Amino acid sequence: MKARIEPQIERLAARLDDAARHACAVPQHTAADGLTPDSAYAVQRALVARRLARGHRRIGVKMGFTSRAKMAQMGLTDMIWGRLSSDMLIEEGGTVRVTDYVHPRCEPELCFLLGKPLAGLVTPMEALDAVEAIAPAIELIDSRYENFRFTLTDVVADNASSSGLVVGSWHDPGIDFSNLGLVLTVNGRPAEVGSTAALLGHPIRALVAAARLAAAAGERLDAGTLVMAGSATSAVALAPGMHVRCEMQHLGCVSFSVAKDAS
Ligand code: OOG
Ligand code: MG
Repeated sequence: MKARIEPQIERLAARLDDAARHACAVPQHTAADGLTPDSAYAVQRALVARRLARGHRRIGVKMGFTSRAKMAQMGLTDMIWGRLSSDMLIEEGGTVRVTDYVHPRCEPELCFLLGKPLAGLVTPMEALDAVEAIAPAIELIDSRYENFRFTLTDVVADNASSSGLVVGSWHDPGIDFSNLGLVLTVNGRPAEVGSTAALLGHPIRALVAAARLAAAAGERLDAGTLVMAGSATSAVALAPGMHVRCEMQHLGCVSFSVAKDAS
């Protein structure tokens, strides 16, 4: 049985990995692909293993659909997680090119840096105790599926649409970050406005969920891991020439630009 399933997992992982590398969309999976939630995570793991085999490092995990705004935008209601690798890091203030992606979007997020490992079922207090620092961040997402449309298993297999992250400066997690106002501006104009409270009522719950979901996949979150808590607002499509900035109450700003020249 296993011998029959694994080549299929590898085939789907290679297809999504190639789609990301060549910035070329692929159709959604069909019933014939037979993806279950477990096999979708197996595809994701195989997809990320290909990146690691190319010499990139595992740097953390991301949560998806931790806010109503994101669930409503994408029409899905289950929380998901994905794996982050070093090639996804975008320098703060750096520049990206739309042509490196299929149809990239960006969204404001809170990023955790763990100072201690977290494994399995933990309380919010235990999760908070493991946090070394928090930072304002922007996630770049890019579905490898045509028209940015997918089912839950599709998006899990596609590593939760993760493409990049820009992380701002680190702050003491001792401040109350349960309800920090945030604004995502594009060329100086507010595009999305929200609060960290949109993340499951308190963003620490996204970290609790990340530890639980990682443990379900047999993994623990080690010290040094980055955890992106999920977007508090809808995502915004990138276009050439954009300057995107996220300002978070008490935590300052993080920004990046999109090259003017689309080529
Ligand atoms: C899926 C990823 C969701 C978030 O922050 O909720 C996500 C997508 O929207 O393509 O990153
Ligand atoms: Mg996100």
